[in-house]
Amino acid sequence: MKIDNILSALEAKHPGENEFLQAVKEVLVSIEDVYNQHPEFEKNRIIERLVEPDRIFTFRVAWVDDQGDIQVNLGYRVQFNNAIGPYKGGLRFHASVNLSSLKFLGFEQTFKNALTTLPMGGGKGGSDFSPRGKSNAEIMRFCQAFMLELWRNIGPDTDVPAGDIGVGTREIGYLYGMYKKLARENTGTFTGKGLEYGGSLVRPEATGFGALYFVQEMLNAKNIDLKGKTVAVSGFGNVAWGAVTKATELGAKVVTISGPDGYIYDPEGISGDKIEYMLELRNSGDDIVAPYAQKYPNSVFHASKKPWLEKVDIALPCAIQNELNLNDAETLINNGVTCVAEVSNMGCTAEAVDLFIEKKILFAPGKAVNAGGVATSGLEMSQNAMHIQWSAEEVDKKLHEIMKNIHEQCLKFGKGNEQYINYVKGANVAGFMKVARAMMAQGVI
Ligand code: 2IT
Repeated sequence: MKIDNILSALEAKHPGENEFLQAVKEVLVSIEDVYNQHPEFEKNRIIERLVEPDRIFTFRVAWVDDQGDIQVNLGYRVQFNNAIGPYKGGLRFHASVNLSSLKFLGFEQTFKNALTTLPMGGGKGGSDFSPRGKSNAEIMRFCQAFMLELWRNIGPDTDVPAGDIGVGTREIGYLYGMYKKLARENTGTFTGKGLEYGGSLVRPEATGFGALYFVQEMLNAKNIDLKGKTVAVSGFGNVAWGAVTKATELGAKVVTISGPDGYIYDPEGISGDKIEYMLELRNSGDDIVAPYAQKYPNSVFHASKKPWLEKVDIALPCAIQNELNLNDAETLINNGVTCVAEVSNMGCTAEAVDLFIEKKILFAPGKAVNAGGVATSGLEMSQNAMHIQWSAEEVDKKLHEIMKNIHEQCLKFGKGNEQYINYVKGANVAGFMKVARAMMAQGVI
């Protein structure tokens, strides 16, 4: 495999898709050795086939806002790869959404889903619609208009969307409601549903809980105790909320959260009713964290800054791709950080990741750390197919086992001759091998 040739061909075909190219490059660099040990992969053009999505749907979403004006957004669904199961992955509603970001997310999702041990392929979708400041009625009308177009292309055994940034239980409710009306069936098709209509217990918490189970495994492998450690979290949405909840429960002290407006430093730790308050902040629809400092005066709001300036033991980016750059990585390392785990997808820039690995910082990539979210979606699919509901304990136990298994897979492929565990390599090789073998078995399609 000639990585540079593959990347330049891809760039020529898809100019300007920087996030997608970044995600592909990271995987190619990780798998190069293994790939070259398998000439059958090269012969079957596995990589050339893997870097092009199976198909992409792009559509116009026209809807009427509360003023009676017509709004036009773009909608997408990238069905990336279904070698190991139906396309599975979230929908993101955010102003930054474009084809590059959804292709990178769908590509990552393919390997992440392979790591979960469950039979799910990779997909991703969404819209450049920004929920910020929109009324409930506007959100509903947008979701309905989005679904009028997408419903034909999804189904319980073909493509199962879920939430992501800007798409939570409320949006899934509106999307699924319209889907059911059009498709005239009640077979799941979405995950992240409300508990009353087929949702799974623990799904809302799953990404953050799973991430902390994974971090615990990383620390255990180095005989480090999570108890008493200080943690910087970015973001304040569903994923950050789950991470803060579990980190606190396990005895760590979370001292930051952040929003597009800046970050909060709370030296007393974000615990108890402060965690509940995060939900209130999110539900306000304003997309800001500044009010936290008014409510809890011992905390400080730093406008337009990121939490990586604080001296902490553990950093957990939980917001969006490339939110932690080289400067941030240098600051964290200079301040003595022990562990950095991406909870957001591709939360760190390529340069930041390279530095963490060069400096032998305990670092793990999003596709391993945050896989608990989609894994629990897989468990929701199983419950829907069996027409039953598992208890919270049962789901949490399965989630915990899955995260331990993902950690094992990372160790298997990420442990070189030295003591340092390269989780980026481990996750990419483990995920890739499963997808590649499934593709080989199913011929040229
Ligand atoms: O990035 C992700 O893994 C998600 N947004 C969750 C996807 C899912 O299908 O639960």
